[in-house]
Amino acid sequence: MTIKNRLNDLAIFGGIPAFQEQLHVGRPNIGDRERLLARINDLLDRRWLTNNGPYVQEFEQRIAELVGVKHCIAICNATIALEIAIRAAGLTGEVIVPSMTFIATAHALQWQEITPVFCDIDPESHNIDQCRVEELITLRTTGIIGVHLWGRPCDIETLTEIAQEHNLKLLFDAAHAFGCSYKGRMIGNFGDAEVFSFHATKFLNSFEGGAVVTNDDDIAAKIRFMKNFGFAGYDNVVYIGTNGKMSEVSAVMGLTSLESLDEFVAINYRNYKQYQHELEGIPGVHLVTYNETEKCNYQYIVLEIEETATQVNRDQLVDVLWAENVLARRYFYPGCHRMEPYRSYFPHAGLLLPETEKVVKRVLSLPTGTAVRSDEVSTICQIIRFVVAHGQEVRERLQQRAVDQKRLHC
Ligand code: T4K
Repeated sequence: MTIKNRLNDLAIFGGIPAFQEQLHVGRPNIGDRERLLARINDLLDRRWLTNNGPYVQEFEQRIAELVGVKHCIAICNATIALEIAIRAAGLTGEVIVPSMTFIATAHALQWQEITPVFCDIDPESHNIDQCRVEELITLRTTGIIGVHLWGRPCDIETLTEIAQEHNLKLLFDAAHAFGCSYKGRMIGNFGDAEVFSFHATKFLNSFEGGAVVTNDDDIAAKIRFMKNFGFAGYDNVVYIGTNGKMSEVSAVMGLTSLESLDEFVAINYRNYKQYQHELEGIPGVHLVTYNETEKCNYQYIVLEIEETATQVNRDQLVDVLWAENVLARRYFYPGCHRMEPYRSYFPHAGLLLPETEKVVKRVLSLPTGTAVRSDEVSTICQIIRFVVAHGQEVRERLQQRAVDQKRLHC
């Protein structure tokens, strides 16, 4: 790892990259390899690979216990889990969602020809602004989907009150929030149902995977049918269904990861505190913080870049970091409303989403998790500190570089 003393030391200006190998946001956490391989051998010996196998059932039971929820239905990924939960909850017409989320939240609705109505976010929490929900309710509205972004819970209490008052269904996209709590109760217990993601990049992974968790017996029963083509037994289909089944190999990865959960949290927390400490005092660089009195997975290290103070903007900082082999990500730029098909359907949606429009231009996610060492965190922080300390010069040189590159291509 090379230290930056002069502007020319930055890789973007011709210096040697700080890291020889790329550092990713979302490098998977991997539990005990031996146990994983033993379980894979076992499932191969049993020749039971999918279709509600014993490992899937055990995984569901373990998740339900951990969350303290009545039902957990494992699904092949969170996008399909959202689609199934939406259908099982009976959503139609219009559903209110934030735009600052992964595109899957909106697509899970639109895929079923339900219109996502984008609600602005609270600039502090980055979550759906509960105060802006009611004004979006129309005769066609059937539900609200809150997203616990970065694992930080929405204002669940207020959203629950609004849903009850207007007779709306309330779902949560809890893709980021496995292992997190709200007012002392685990995420997974709220609304009509919540959806976790166990994708490779998530805190707990099952390669690909997800789950719907709910305390509602009817919804749970429907979801069990729906994820298995609607089958209620051999030769008997009772609902329209799809194939949302989790495979045994995913379940064993999930189960094995569950056994290392405390270690994953401890490492994420250590990285978070180190970033907090080593980024402290850099003007215009604000780390998104977690409420440490609640349970939290600390899976996302998110910065907000205030350009007036840093001189370089978020995108310029991302370019500098990529050149150093730090693959920072702009989650969730530019917001669902600026991606297709929503951009074409609602070309002026941005006018109603002023906070979303601001925040998506300011945020970036940095590498964390078990694959990142603390000396690497230090180097990332040093690069950011160096860039901001020379913000104006870096900006000018990047602007000049952009002009030169344009000329070269003409
Ligand atoms: N709702 C929300 C709020 C979500 O954030 C997501 C998913 C969903 C719903 C849907 O959940 P799933 O249907 O996926 O279960 C990634 C993930 O693919 C996606 O699951 C996740 N959110 C999203 C935030 O991030 P991309 O398009 O950024 O993936 P990609 O391929 O660029 O990978 C991200 C980084 O991780 C890269 O730097 C590479 C690294 N990586 C990735 C994989 C797969 C690894 O190092 N190893 C790996 O195995 O979406």
